[in-house]
Amino acid sequence: MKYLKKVDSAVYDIIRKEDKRLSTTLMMIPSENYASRAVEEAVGSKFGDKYAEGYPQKRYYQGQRNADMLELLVIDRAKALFGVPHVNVQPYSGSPANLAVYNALLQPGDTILGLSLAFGGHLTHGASASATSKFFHSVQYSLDDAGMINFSEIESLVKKHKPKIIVAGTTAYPRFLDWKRFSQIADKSGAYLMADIAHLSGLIAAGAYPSPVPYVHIVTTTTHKTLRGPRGAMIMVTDKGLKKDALLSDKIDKSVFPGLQGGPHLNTIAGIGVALHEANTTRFKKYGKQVIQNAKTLASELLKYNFTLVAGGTDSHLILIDLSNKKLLGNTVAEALEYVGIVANKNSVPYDKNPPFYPSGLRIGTPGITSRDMGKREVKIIAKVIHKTVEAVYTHKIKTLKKDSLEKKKSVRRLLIKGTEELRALRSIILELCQQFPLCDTY
Ligand code: DSN
Repeated sequence: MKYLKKVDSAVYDIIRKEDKRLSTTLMMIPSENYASRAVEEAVGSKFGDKYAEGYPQKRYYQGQRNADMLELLVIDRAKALFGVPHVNVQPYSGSPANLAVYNALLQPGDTILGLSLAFGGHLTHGASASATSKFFHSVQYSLDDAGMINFSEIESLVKKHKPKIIVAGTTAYPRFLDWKRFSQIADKSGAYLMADIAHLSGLIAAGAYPSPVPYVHIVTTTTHKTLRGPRGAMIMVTDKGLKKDALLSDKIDKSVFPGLQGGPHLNTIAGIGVALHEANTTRFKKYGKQVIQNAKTLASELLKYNFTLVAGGTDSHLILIDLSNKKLLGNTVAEALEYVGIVANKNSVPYDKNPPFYPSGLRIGTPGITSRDMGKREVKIIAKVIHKTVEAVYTHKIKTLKKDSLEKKKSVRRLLIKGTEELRALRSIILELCQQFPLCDTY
């Protein structure tokens, strides 16, 4: 970054600090990953300067020879990798991609059915704070007492509300999604079925997690999570989708542009192309399987330390820990873990009694550490560090129990800023792991 350093040392310094943060901590937020240097180079290319409103061979600007070649190549790669007849690679990210599907198929006030945010759905699946519930009539399903998708509830909601679109997608659900069961319900009711595989697309591309493609009409995904690409998104139309609605691809394309977006970010599309190329390798297939293996190891180790896991464990890349029995909030544990170098995120758990900003859970995942080539041995160390961190924070909390609540809060804050001998020791264990498994250029 010699030019940046010379031209803008302030931004350069912050970027360098971020590099340092990444190399000295473990990225365990399940929706994050390290894109390869090759992806970064494509994203940083001169395609970032080019306007290309429209689609290949139908653009509103001149100078598109290379843009067309690029977009067609990336579309072909996505079609081959996921086994679908049509892909739109232009959505800026996951939220606009989902909105584009609704905009393509619904009129204002039509009904969508999605998993509630409080139970692991996404904002754009119809959450009350999202525009998707302002412009459409949103009905939400939840999880059953075992923490699994509640299909009987879905069945009765579909009967009652007759949604036009059913969304099968999650952001904090650890188990397999039963695509077939979703499709049986959608087919019976005549609804479109959309799978949002933002979290899962890399695992699906690797063949490590079941694909929704045979069962659903439309698939949306971001490209930067388990797929390890840049921050972008894709919308795919399946053969089943085209059978239901021969105009589906056209409706989706028109909805993305000119319906919702202007010029696509060609540099991001270039980065997506590189990620798709990298995902179509034996190495990536191994990676996808190892992500899930690592998450399963983490789950079984945490269970040994008496952690409560939503749905009892995982079939995917993530684990949702209910911290209620540890008598600590998700935000406290997330902050303490950040102190020791494990970056995960606070998260609501099903039927959470606490508000979303101070929830009872922690969401943690293995895509990032697996990109750094960590395996069973390292995951066991991480599980122990999580256990010891929680224990240390709880012990500190007990010691301060007699203090009034403001003083207690200040005291926990001091702990999280300065640490204790024990937290500092845990931090060195994570630092050592980071040094043993440095960030590399290929991942
Ligand atoms: N915000 C993403 C996540 O963290 O799961 C979903 O888009």
